[in-house]
Amino acid sequence: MKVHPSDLVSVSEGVLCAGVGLEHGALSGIASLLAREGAVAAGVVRAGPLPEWITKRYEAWLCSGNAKGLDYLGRHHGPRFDTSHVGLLQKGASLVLCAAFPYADGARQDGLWPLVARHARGVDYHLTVRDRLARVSLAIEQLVPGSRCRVVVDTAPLLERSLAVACGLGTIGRSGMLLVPSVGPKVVLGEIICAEVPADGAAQWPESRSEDFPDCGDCRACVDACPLRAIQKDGTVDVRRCLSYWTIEAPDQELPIEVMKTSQLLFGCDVCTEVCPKCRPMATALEPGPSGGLDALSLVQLEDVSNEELSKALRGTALERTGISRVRRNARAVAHQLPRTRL
Ligand code: B12
Ligand code: SF4
Ligand code: SF4
Repeated sequence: MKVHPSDLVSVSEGVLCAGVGLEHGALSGIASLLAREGAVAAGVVRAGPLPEWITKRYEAWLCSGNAKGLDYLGRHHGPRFDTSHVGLLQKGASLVLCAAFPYADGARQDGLWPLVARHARGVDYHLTVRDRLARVSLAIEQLVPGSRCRVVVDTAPLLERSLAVACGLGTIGRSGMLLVPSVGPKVVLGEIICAEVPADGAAQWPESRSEDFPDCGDCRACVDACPLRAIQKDGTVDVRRCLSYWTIEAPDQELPIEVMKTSQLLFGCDVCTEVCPKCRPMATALEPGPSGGLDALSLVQLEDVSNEELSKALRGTALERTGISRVRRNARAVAHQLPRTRL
């Protein structure tokens, strides 16, 4: 589904909020609050089963072994494939609001931060986005008496990119990333699952994929730049070749040699987003904020610092979940490639 100029809603703060349903339905007025909280795009879709073409696409990806090591992606298909699913999410959900928050471009150049993927620098974005959406969800509960909301950022069994497209936030690019018009791929997503909120004005799920990568044109920059060729023809990613997987999620074992030779970061990989010509720096990007003790460390010091100190340095950052032994492992891979003078 494409976003049309008429869906673009300029709000008082001058931030663009592309999406569906935030102007006309029960949630009109919420768009400007979201923009104040730093969202660049937001919209709503009716809760309920996802169309079969999306769930089939997901299952085909999973069954082909693309998600090796990410066992959690094979669990909890109930809420993933039907957002009104009773139980794990919000009981009796009627509506899902999805919002995109841009992250800062060159933020945090101190200490080890330049070796961390941009979306993960400073305070853990899960916490930042959660706080922002929690304030919005409180406003929704006040606006719609009897409603209940639950905020979700990344960690729940939801297909967040699909929800974002259905909500009119943008399109899926060849890299698999959500591309927000005038912003590009450098956004993180968060949702508010709402119960007892009328779904008038909300988007319906599109009946088909209709077009592949509608905003990419002939560009293939991400596919060509991906160090281990993880991006597949259909725009999905083979995690077995993805540096982001190896540095964030892979178990503690040593990294494969080809990863050792290519991984530039302690956490994540920015290559497919950095090369994307759709990227635009955003004034309202999430502020990384002061956090953790990575500011004062170098790669060499990382070798000597105690587990306790490192664990303290990671606290409150997105690297905390990856943990000290994997961060040390990733540091060995990065050091493997850097000249001694840059360590
Ligand atoms: C598992 C995971 C990973 C894995 C696998 C990535 C992948 N591409 O599947 C790994 C660890 C490799 C990874 C890496 C990254 N991730 Co990640 N990841 C996730 C997670 C938890 C699940 C994704 C998933 O289900 N993948 C399976 C595939 C098949 O599903 P999918 O990518 O959602 O694709 C669906 C849509 O494309 C849809 N679709 C395709 N065309 C169309 C058309 C229409 C009209 C519609 C409606 C739908 C649709 O079909 C697919 C499903 O059937 C999500 C959070 C979430 N709960 O969704 C974050 C998430 C996708 N990751 C995110 C980020 C930021 C990243 C990294 C940039 C981090 C980094 N710098 O290292 C990289 C980018 C790599 C890449 N090119 O995708 C963001 C993406 C934001 C964005 N702009 O898209 C998310 C949404 C987290 C968040 N809350 O912000 N990630
Ligand atoms: S995150 Fe890096 S390794 Fe993964 S698909 Fe993008 S460019 Fe390739
Ligand atoms: S780099 Fe090019 S092909 Fe890849 S997502 Fe961006 S515009 Fe599309």
